Amino acid sequence: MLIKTHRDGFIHPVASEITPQSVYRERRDMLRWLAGGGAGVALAGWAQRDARAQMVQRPGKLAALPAVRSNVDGAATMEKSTDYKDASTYNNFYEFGTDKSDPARLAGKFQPTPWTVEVEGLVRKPARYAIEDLLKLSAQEERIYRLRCVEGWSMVIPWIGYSLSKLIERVEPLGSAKYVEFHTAADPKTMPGLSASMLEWPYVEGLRMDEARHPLTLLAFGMYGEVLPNQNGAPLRLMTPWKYGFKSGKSIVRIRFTEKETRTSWTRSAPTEYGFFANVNPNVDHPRWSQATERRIGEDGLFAKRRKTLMFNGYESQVGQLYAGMDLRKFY
Ligand SMILES: Nc1nc2c(c(=O)[nH]1)N[C@H]1C(S)=C(S)[C@@H](COP(=O)(O)O)O[C@H]1N2
Ligand SMILES: [Mo]
Repeated sequence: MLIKTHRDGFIHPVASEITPQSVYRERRDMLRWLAGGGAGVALAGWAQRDARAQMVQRPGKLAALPAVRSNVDGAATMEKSTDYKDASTYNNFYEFGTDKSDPARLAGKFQPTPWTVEVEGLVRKPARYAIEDLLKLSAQEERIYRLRCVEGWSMVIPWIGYSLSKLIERVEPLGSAKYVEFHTAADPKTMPGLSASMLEWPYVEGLRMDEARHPLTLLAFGMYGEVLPNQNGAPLRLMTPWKYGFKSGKSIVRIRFTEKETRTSWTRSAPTEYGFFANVNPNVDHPRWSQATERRIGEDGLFAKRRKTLMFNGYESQVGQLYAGMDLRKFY
């Protein structure tokens, strides 16, 4: 299949391998979820939590990517994962077109292998990594994160990868490195959307160093037990769950450490609409619409109602302190 190092079968730790700490955390997540009104299975007890976590089914379309369950704080949620079909057919990946269905339809020619990632700029050990080596750099973990798009919809996706901080430690950033840039692929032969000039290509995003080093910041190689489909950013993409989806660049080819704040594709094309930080914030409206609520993809039935968007997309207890003292209306 795509990458030869992948074995078949999706490994979850058995109950006896779960540490007391992660048991505590899951229990706490469960309590939060109950407090939030998730009543139905309440009486089934928290052992049910385990069963639910394992209900994520491998779609069986791409190579399996084995992973252990993450014990990073915030890496689990009681919310039901979005169906793979929705997560892989309702996408934003403008290099393949602006319609949500374009990436799944038009990303078939894109080649996620062979692939190399340049890590450069203000680091002691710049390096060029083959994707196979990056995959092995740290243990692959499963993390179920909410994704909130700035357009007002959200999903819950079981990602696979490891903290970007693992890679950052390897390359030893210099003291002068304050930001990290992510440059993504721009291949006119396989990406039909590049002919539209709505954004400057390649798509560039960036994080402040402390954000990039935060344990929740995930370098993602897979989802739903398998390597990423092209339309979701194969062979690797970023995932910062407390920020609007556009911060999480897909199909990354270059990671650069800089002193200056990144001039990102979105801040260049629409500086009054998209800020550098782009933290999910129900209290700060987009200039053209409210950010107070969201529609969960897959919940389109008669009784589906919009959900309230949470501060930092629900990750406030993990990341809030990164922004202590900052005016979040000014730094949106
Ligand atoms: N290279 C690239 N990365 C990108 C985008 C894009 O157009 N190009 N869209 C972003 C936006 S707006 C969102 S909401 C997420 C969507 O990720 P998903 O399709 O895997 O759900 O990817 C982000 N990463
Ligand atoms: Mo988005």
